[in-house]
Amino acid sequence: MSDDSPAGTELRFPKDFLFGVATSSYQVEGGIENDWSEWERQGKLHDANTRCGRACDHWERFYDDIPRIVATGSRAYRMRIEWARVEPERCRWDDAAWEGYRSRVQALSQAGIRPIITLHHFTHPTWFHEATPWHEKSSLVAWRRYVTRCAEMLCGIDVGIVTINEPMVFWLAGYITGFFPPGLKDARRGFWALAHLAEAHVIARDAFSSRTPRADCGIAQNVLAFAPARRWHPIDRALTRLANSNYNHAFLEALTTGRLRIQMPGLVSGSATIDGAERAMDYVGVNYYTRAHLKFQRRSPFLAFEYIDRHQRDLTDIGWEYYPEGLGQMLRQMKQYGRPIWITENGLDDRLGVRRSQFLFEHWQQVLSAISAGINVTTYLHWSLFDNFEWLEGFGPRFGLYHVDFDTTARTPTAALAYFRQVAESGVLQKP
Ligand code: IFM
Repeated sequence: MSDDSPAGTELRFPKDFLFGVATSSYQVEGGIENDWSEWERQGKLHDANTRCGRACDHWERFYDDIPRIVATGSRAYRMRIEWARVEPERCRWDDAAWEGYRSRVQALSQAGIRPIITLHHFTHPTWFHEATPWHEKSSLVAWRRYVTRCAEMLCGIDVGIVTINEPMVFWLAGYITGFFPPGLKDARRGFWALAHLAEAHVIARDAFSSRTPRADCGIAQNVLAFAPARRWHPIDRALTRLANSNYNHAFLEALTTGRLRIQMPGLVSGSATIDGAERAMDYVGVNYYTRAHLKFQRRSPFLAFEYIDRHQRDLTDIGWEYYPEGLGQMLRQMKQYGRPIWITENGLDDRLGVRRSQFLFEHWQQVLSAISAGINVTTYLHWSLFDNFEWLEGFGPRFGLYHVDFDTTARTPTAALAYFRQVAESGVLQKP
């Protein structure tokens, strides 16, 4: 799609298209003790002194933040229930925390914002990995207990559910590179962890469908638009195909066919039946940020992963390629699952606050182009409402529609907020 619409035609989102903003509990709430707070104390972040601490203080300031969500023109807010907050010790619920989440979710609904609740987003209670790690079946017993309680808590409220956020990222970082808790480098256990996460989705969906039948359940799949670093190189091309099928599709296929298949020669290959997973997704959730170029190299680990500024648009501040076209490519690939597509995350680390409006415009062009090609994209959730805690990178990256001063937690609208609101409210896409 070119930058300009043909004279006289208006670029317009479908009438029911849902715009919203997204966060996750640990990254914004503050005051949480979990596996990540321990990880930080062990000095595992890029800056060993960084602590998430009070983050954006969103737990305390939640009710004041609702008008801020409304001011973005959003009609949906994706947020997570922090498992560690509601079950700080194994099998001991914190009833005040449950009540706290219920009243926050109700307040969103009353403000005309559809809550979209994430159940798993990288972090765990401190007891989890030792007692019931994901690579063991016992994880599912703990998970069932937690999600059943979530479903009871949300009973009667019109919510959307993201069961698992970015399972492949958790798998890679938690079980292959060891950068995230539990910090293992064990591909075999990692495979079983992934299989259990797929089962966990099914368990959560069952828990919700019997209590809150209107809650649509899906996962948020991180997708990368893979490309060969050297287009002429047969091994780069083969690696690209392999990465696309394993990283982008294997988990989604598990939730549509009931079979998880990972084929990564030299790393791990495995296949597992996921009971009840055929047709277990009500929508396909896509988290899209960038393209990655893959290159074969002769020395271990044989695969190099690069962000290349192919079109001289400048990399984003976190160092990723700025590549809106990749969103369109991924939406086209997701059509095969025959489900509505939700963009559960898309956003930009823009530390000077000067590129986000153009970023939105160019990514929304891709969404509209996909819709006009018959792809059923129904939802766009922007990452993020606020600048927040970006895992290993700490507080350096700035993904927010609101700038946050992390000394005072003061929130200030960025230049892109008015643009976001204008498009979200009117449904008409104009240049910023
Ligand atoms: O901040 C993360 C989020 O937790 C998961 N998706 C990608 C975002 C930006 O890196």
